[in-house]
Amino acid sequence: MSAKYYKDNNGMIWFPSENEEETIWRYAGNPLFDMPKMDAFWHICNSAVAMVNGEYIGVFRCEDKTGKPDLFLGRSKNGAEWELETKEIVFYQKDGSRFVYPYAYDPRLIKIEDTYYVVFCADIEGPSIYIAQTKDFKRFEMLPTGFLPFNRNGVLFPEKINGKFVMLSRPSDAGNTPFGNIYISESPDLVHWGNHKLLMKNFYENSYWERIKIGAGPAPIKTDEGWLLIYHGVQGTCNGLVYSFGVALLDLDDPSKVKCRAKRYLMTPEKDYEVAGFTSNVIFPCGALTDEQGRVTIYYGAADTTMAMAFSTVDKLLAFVKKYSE
Ligand code: M1P
Repeated sequence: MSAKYYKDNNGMIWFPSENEEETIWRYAGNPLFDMPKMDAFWHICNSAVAMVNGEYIGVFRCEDKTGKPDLFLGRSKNGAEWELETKEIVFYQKDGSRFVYPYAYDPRLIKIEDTYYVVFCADIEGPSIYIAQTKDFKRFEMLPTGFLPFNRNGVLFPEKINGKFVMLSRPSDAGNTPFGNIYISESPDLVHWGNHKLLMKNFYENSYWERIKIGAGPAPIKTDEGWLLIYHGVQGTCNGLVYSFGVALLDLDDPSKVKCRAKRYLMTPEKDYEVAGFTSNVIFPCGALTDEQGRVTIYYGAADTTMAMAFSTVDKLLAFVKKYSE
């Protein structure tokens, strides 16, 4: 498979696999950014992407050469080659003032009805989840803060369920967090959150690949059989932490019910750009695109250094989660 293979049309970037047996396969053009050649940024990772009127728009976690993470807008015609703005996104509060934080990271980008939501972690008095909304990617307005510190890995479902907004999050601590489970919460207005429930615990049925902690990835993908949730799971080794992807299937009408969950990882760091970098052995999914044909393109951070893409299909992910939950 050649990185030049994609067709630049209105369709979503996606390549078939040369091996029909594979559930998930990587883009041959990975990594998406050649960091040593970039002047403005040291690292670009853990970022989320949407298709907006035939154009790709992303909210990128970038670190400039001071090492400070912040969120930057990027645009692409084909989903692979990105132009990033050199000034960070400005988030405005309701009173017109700028929302100020020491640093921000790990955005998810979710369209619900006609609005795009950026759900991100900002470290103010410890990490917590914040939500901004935009309709035009020019002005980003903060919603009142609905979550307490310490919490990370927040992501909204892409539609209201039973009339409520639904959020996944991962309560944590102020540091590198040696624990972590995924919770589900609901809200009538994206401000007042409640009905918090534990959705998934780490170390599911002796799954050592997610022994330490887990955290939700991109917005769950709606299928006829339920919501596909791609998440990250972390294992501790003598050589440090290893971040892999997992997949679970949540009930369509009541996503607080887990229908099945694969015991084995879906993807784990294997490529040079995943096993070596600022934080080695990390793959961290924050964005996923799907189309009407059920193709899936996952955007993930690699080694806290650069971005990469992997491809799959809804059918393959469903088959995998069902097969390996038994
Ligand atoms: O270094 C790996 C990741 O560590 C944290 O993720 P989590 O809180 O889920 O363990 C985050 O700092 C994340 O940005 C980083 O990629």
